[in-house]
Amino acid sequence: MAPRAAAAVAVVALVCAVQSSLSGAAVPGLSPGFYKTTCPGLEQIVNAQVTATFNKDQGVAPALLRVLFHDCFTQGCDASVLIKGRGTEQIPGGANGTLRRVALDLIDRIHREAQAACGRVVSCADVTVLATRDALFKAGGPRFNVDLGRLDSFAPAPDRVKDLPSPFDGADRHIEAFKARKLSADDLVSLSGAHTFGVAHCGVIPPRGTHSMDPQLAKQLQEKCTKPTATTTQDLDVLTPHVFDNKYYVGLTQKKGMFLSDQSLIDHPLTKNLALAFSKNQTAFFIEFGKSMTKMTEMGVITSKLQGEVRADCTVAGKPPRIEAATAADQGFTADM
Ligand code: HEM
Ligand SMILES: *[C@@H]1O[C@H](CO)[C@@H](O)[C@H](O)[C@H]1NC(C)=O
Ligand SMILES: CC(=O)N[C@H]1CO[C@H](CO)[C@@H](O)[C@@H]1O
Repeated sequence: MAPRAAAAVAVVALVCAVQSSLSGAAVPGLSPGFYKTTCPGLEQIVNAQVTATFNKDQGVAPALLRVLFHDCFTQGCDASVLIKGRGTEQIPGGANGTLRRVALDLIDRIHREAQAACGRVVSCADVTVLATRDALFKAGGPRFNVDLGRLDSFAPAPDRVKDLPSPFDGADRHIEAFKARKLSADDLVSLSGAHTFGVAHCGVIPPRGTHSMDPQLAKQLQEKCTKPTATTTQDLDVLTPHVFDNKYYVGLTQKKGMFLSDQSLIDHPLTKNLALAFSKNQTAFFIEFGKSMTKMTEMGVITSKLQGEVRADCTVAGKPPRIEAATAADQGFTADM
């Protein structure tokens, strides 16, 4: 192996080791003031754009939060979900089919404005996190800590990591899926609180009887979703549909969880105590949700230029540097990040 290639491998190995050892602590390469000198106006640009969009459509808040979740949960928060075209994560009829344009377009708009102001220095991955943080706060939620410096991926997530959690599975399965990403059962409980606002489409509303749903709500859903069209939607939190609060958990105590994945949190021995505590204490929920969000947004982030870039267009991925790409393929790291 050429010395240069060996050096590249060493760097890659180091980056991988660092990435896999994150457990709540800040990630090396990320910092709150990452753009302080390169793009000092960034946070203001984000906030102004988010505010303008939110004032027209408050649904942008849940829409952004879901985009961020899909991005982070597949192969890490690297804007891979934003790439358009064949073989991408945005599969019509797949989970992305229902990612809302209002959020994807807002991310694009913020990124373009930041690029016009500062040059090609701000990543789409960071824009996604910042926009979500601000929108969540506008919707009544907590402001979670954000470190910056993520790079954007060179490619969409490969097929095998696309498996997002299914609404038809219970807490058992999801505890495992989260554990595989170094997220605990507690993180599952707090992050699921994201379903305290936003909507689901009739196509994913479980057939009656999947779980022992409140009979009146079940009846309403049955009527609403008899002829599910692509556009018929249902609020995820029937108590306070548009506000980010702890009413999602109150709903669970009344068997009003929309999915089995939601309702089972109040029954499973590893999740029920926390879900119940959150139903009684919004402050506790906000604190834990904020911590879990910080953790989720630091999952599998790319900070090495060998593995990522700052995209010029959030919807189009570039190509990895040539020498490093060959080395990477030899070592198989692209297959297992
Ligand atoms: C634990 C397993 C989870 C499952 C099974 C799940 C499943 C789903 C499904 C099926 C929808 C409806 C999509 C549609 O039909 O439009 C949805 C919506 C949503 N999910 Fe989840 N989700 C999970 C966890 C999360 C997490 C961790 C977050 C964020 C931290 C999140 C945020 C959202 C939001 C905000 C919406 C509403 C989106 C909108 O209004 O556009 N979900 N989820
Ligand atoms: C709610 O949770 C917060 C944060 O954990 C705690 O300080 C507070 O005492 C709790 N309030 C009640 C009424 O239990
Ligand atoms: C809402 C959304 O972004 N849908 C996209 C899903 O992916 C297909 C294929 O890339 C796009 O055509 C859709 O616009």
